[in-house]
Amino acid sequence: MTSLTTPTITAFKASPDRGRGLARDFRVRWALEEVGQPYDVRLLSFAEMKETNHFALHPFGQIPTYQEGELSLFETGAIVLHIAEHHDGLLPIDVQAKARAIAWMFAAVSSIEPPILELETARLSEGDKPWTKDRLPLIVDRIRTRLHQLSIRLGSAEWLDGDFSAGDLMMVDVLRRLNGLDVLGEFLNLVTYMKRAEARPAFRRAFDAQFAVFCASVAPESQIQR
Ligand code: GTB
Repeated sequence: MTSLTTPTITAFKASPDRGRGLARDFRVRWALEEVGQPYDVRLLSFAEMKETNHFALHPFGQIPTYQEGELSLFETGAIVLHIAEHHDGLLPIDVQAKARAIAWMFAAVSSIEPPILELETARLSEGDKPWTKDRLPLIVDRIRTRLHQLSIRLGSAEWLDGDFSAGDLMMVDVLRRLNGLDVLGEFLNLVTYMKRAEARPAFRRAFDAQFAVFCASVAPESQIQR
């Protein structure tokens, strides 16, 4: 079931993640690919994100935004929920199962993502502060606690609650920010869960589309190997 109006999302013109699909437009692209909805992308520089016309779409001057006809949305949780509610495939039909899948979407952005973002801020923006050395292990411990709890809940299941849903999509995209960190490797079922999600054809299509933007933005010799 595709929309008659092709949605347009915004994304970084030159993503600082260097093509690793870590910027938040990725989860929106992935959701659109999962439901088979074609979309357009409007690329923005950092300067363009802070222009008045972009603030009209996004109160914080960020990407991604989502425009579909008269509708304009920001916040990836709300955007993915909108996509999932208006297409088949990302939310169960059963009312209670649907509510639980939505709960996992919220869990991803409000219980798992905050300490991960805190770690990134501490490493990237506060790395030179005198307190950072002592603070980092405390943040990693907070992440470990959440991952431990998530790992226990997932157990040996394929997905968080029944079939793959928007809850898994949001959760895996949040967890991807931990790729390469030792703390993630402590939870093998979570690593396998992520690999399972990343093997989905829709994930690959979203990754390739985002990577193509990066490739177009840099000289060939500075591109990373995938
Ligand atoms: N809560 C919002 C949502 O989920 O939509 C958060 C949106 C957000 O953080 N957007 C970021 C942004 O626009 C881009 S994704 N930042 C510019 C600004 O605030 O001025 C965050 C991001 C940036 C870079 C990397 N990276 O380099 O790996 C990863 C993620």
